[in-house]
Amino acid sequence: MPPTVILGVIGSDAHVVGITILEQAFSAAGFEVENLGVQTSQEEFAAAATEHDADAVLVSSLYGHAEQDCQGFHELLAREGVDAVTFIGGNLAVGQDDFEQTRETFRALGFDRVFDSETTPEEAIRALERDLNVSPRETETDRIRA
Ligand code: B12
Repeated sequence: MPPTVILGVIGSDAHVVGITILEQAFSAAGFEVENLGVQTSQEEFAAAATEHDADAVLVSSLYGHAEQDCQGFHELLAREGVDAVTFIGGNLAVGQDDFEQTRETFRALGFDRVFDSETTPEEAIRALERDLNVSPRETETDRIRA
């Protein structure tokens, strides 16, 4: 079974291009991707993670309100019994002058990794492969060779 990734844009944010690219990249890398799309609530992330027994929850936010949108998110995931790696990425703060400060803020909210808007899909994929200790691409290659 390939690892399952839940992906979505949190809150009232409607920026769709980034997660569309991430969906395609993670799928091509061998992950099972459930893309919840834009304007996804915390409850929708938690429900999808439970339904699909997710290995990872990837949250995107571009419009500058990520900190408010993510308050209490990890507490909700814990209440729902979701045991998944969590990443967040995009334009996470207004301005993003000091990304280290932004990273600290989102780490304190419970995210395992925090990415800025310069992150390539490949970087995110490698990070998740490391965190889950998997490499779906190798599995696929091995399968083809076998
Ligand atoms: C296109 C765009 C729009 C379009 C969106 C169309 C659509 N349906 O997608 C429209 C015109 C609708 C729009 C609206 C708004 N926008 Co706009 N928009 C942009 C713009 C120009 C490009 C975004 C984009 O598509 N980038 C291309 C994709 C490929 O890159 P990306 O989204 O950054 O995603 C990559 C990375 O960030 C990363 N990534 C993203 N998410 C995640 C998650 C994880 C887990 C990981 C690992 C990586 C990752 O990987 C992605 C792929 O490489 C940006 C400026 C910019 N240059 O980024 C502003 C921008 C994001 N918008 C902005 C704003 C303010 C708004 C509005 C609030 C404006 C307004 N006052 O109405 C509204 C918000 C509406 C809403 N409810 O969401 C600001 C946000 C400011 C901030 N955060 O400080 C920006 C940065 C412009 C600016 N410089 O001010 N916007």
